[in-house]
Amino acid sequence: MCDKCLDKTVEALKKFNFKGDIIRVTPFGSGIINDTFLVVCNDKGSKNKYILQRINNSVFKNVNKLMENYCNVCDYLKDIICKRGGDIDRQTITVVLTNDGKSFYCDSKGNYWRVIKFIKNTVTYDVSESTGDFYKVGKTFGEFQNMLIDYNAESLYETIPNFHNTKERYKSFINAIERNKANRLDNVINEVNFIIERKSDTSILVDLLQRGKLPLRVTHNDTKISNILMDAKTKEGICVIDLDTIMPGLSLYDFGDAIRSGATHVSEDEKDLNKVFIDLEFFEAFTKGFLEGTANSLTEKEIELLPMAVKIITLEQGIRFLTDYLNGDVYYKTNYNDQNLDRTRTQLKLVKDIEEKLNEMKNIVNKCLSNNIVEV
Ligand code: GN1
Ligand code: MG
Repeated sequence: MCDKCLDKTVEALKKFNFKGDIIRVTPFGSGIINDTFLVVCNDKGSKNKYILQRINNSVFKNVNKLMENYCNVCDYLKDIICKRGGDIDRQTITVVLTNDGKSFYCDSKGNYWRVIKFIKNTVTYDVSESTGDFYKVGKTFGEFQNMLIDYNAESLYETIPNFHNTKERYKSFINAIERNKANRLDNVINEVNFIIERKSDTSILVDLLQRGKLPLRVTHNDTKISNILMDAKTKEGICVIDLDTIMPGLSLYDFGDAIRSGATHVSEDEKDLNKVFIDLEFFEAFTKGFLEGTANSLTEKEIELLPMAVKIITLEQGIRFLTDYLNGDVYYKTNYNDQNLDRTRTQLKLVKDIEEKLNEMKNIVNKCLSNNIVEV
């Protein structure tokens, strides 16, 4: 058995309604919050696959409420997809219940587990491979937002309060500097100053929301490219996954986070900063897809702020990684000592690059818009 594989006799595995006998449980995906495993079962010669997740309970404090959101949103999506003649088993997540009908299991050590069905013939990417694929990612995230446009935002529990409240993230960062808990402040003076110089950016979107200038929507809040399952053959976007942070939020953060993570060609902890930049062709492809997917539902103000939102969420992500570094790596999983610092540096390099490209990005948005209008 590999180091990180799970023993088949683990308590939680006995509690879910798997079809067949469990053959193996191997680590899966690239998430840095929950622990994710692929469970393969043998059912009279045919294989059934599942995704098992240990939900990070120090990040998600109320798993009961989180799973309530999760299941309600899945049911809602299934309903819409069904009405549109889509495939409910492929285009949205199916939760596998425990033997006593619950959506999660809390084991004797206080670990929380859930199981969903694995969707066959799909793949995920950590970085996008072509503009064509990234266009499809944009379209899928845009359509996802549109499917939830009438979902009652008030009914959603806030799984992580102030999740994309960049102003609050900045305050926690200042706090972390003051406490200097892990004694790492001396290593990161340049990074700290870079962020402090951009303090005013952290309030732009939050203030507009507060003043009613931007609409509060039901948003995904973690639109990394790896959170879309693509058809293995056609590379069509099939299903949006990782629904833990579905909450009322700003569409702009979803747009921005997808560009932050997908319009680059390297991973978040790349050490060679020369390789870290926003590829404007990828930006254009995603923007085109997102505008099509959201089908004229974005307001003028939202559209105007699309490029700026890319900068703000990237700055926020840099702030979050650096805060965790200063706190001693207590939030994100790390595999080596300075990983959160490497992650911080890629984000700040991206911020710099975006600042230089903001005008070009605005022109691209306008170009996509005028192309869209012609198509309508
Ligand atoms: C976390 O674990 P994962 O990859 O789904 C984080 C996101 C960050 C991302 C950065 C709940 O997501 O907000 O953007 O890492 N999720 C949470 O890689 O904090
Ligand atoms: Mg996530």
